[in-house]
Amino acid sequence: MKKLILLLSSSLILLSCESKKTETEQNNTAMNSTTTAAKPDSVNKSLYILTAIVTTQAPKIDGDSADNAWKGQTWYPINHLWLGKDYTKEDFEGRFKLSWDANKLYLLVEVTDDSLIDIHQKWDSSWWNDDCVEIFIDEDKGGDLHQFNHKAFAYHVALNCKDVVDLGPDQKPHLYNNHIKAAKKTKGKTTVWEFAIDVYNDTYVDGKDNKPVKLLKDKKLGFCLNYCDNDKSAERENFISSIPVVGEDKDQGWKDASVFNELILK
Ligand SMILES: [Ca+2]
Ligand SMILES: [Ca+2]
Ligand SMILES: [Ca+2]
Ligand SMILES: [Ca+2]
Repeated sequence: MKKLILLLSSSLILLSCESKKTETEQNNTAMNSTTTAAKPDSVNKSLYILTAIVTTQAPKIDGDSADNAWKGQTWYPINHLWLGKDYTKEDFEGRFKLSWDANKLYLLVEVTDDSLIDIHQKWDSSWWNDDCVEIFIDEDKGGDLHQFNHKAFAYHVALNCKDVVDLGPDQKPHLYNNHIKAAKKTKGKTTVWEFAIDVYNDTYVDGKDNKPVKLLKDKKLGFCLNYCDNDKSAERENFISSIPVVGEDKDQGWKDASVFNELILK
C-alpha cells in the first residue's frame, strides 16, 4: 500500500511538471507568434492586385473609351479615402482600367465629380489642391521611399491634361509632361480620361536623356491610382485611392511606394 501511495504521488509530481512545461512552452509559442505575426494594422495586399491584358492596338488618347484596348479589361474602383471626410456618390465616384503594350502603359479613368475646378493656375502652385488624377508608378515594385528621388513616380495630371507634376531630387516640383499623354471628355458630371504612360525605372535622372523601359508579359509593377477632389475649397476636400492605407496618416503614396497596389501585366 505504502509503495502504491509513493508511486501515485511521484506520478502526480511528474504529471504536474509535464503540465507546467507544456504551459511554459505554450507561453513561449504565444510570445513568439506575437513577435513574428503580421502587423494587425497592415493591409492584405493580395486583395488589391491589379491586372492589365496586353493590347495589339494602342488606344486613341481622346477621352472616348470605345477602343479595343479597353475591351475585356477589369474595372477597378477608386474608393479608399486617404484624406478628407466621407463623401457621397454625387460628390465623387471613380473607377479605372489598365492595358499595355511593349512601349506604354495605358490607363482609362472614369470619374463622376460634381464640380471640376482648377483654381491654382500656375502648375507649380499647390497642384494637389485642384481636381487632378494622381498616378503612382514604381517600375520594379521596389516599394522604396521616393519623396525626393525617382525610385517611384507620383504624377499629378492636371485638368488641362497637359501638366504632369512630381517632386524631383532637388525637392522642387517638376513637369514630366512628356511621360504621359492625356485627354479627357466630360458629359454631365462624368469625365472619361485616357492616358498613355511611359514607364521609367530607378535610373531616371532629371534633365538627362532617359529611355522608358520596354514592358514584358508577367512583369510586376507597383501602381496606385488616386483622385484629388476639390469642389469649392482652398485645399482639396478628398483624396481617394485604389488601395486602403491603415493608421492615422493615410496620405503615404507621395512618399512611400510600399503602399501601392501590385500590377501584373498579362
Ligand atoms: Ca480612346
Ligand atoms: Ca466632388
Ligand atoms: Ca522603384
Ligand atoms: Ca471636384
